[in-house]
Amino acid sequence: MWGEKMAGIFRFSFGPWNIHEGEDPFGLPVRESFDFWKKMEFAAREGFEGIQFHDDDAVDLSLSFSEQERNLNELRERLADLGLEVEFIAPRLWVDPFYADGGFTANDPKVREKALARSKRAVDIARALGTERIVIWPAREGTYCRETKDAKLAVERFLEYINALLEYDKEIKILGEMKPNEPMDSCFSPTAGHFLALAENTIDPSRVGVLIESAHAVLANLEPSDEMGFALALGKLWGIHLNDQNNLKFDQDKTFGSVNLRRAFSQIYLLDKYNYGQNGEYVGLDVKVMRTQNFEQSLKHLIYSKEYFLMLLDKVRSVDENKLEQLRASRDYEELDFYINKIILGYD
Ligand SMILES: [Mn+2]
Repeated sequence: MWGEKMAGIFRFSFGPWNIHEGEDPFGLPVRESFDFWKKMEFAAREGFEGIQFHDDDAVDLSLSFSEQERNLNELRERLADLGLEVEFIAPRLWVDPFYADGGFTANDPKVREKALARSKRAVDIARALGTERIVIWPAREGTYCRETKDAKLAVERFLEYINALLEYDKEIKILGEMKPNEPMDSCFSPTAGHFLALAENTIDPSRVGVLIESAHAVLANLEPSDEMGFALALGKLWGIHLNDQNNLKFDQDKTFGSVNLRRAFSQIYLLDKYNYGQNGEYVGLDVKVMRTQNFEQSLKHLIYSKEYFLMLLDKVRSVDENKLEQLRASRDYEELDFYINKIILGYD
């Protein structure tokens, strides 16, 4: 088991929202916008191979169906010209005021109906762009205070929603990206474990897996690499959102590795050990740049997240597995701990 190490295949992706103007709940935008295609050209230039989209990142949903189809075809072709492919589509059920009470767990049946219709459209968009992966981040599928929604019924509605999508398209794969809180006080199905329990109760568990985000795990007071290990053990780690998070506060989406190098190392160690990426999974980034960066400086978080990953991958691959095995056997875990940190510091 331990010892023999194979290599993961690491292809990187991010979403256009990762390059933004810096507004936050307390302040206005601080930078000009990057044109969409400038973002895509940046991705190609910096060696990214995948792009992640919300449904309305990919196409203007207010256009007629035929116009949308035309634009989607053009998008797919232009991305291909840049050497980019679409990693996944995520229905965005949290921005529009219509979904203030959530989408598929909203109390109003008309809202739930529209949430499902929009999600089915997101499936069509995914297929038009050549991906079968649908990411569900249940952002507002939770409560601002208890008793506003029935917690049992909400989970049943979550299940019905997933089933309806699985039924709608027999090829798609659904990746749940769970987060315990924010924007809600508390979200239904707050962790990957909750979602995978739900997955087993769907009409086709083989097509339901997870996308683990480092910061979301930290927000649930969980260890990101252990969350990845859990999903790997069940054959369900189909996507990741690498970033970093400084303790329990709002979802920071900091540059991967910038807060805790050891925690970043642990994630890469596991991913590399278990050949992550060999089935086409991407190393997705979900990172925000600091608000103080000017326009020209506002892409560094993406470049450096990838750099941190590649530098730490070198460190991961320099681990002497026999030495590690001996330290495990002798149960000298103080030495093991020191050994790993020496590798990270370049003193091994
Ligand atoms: Mn994310």
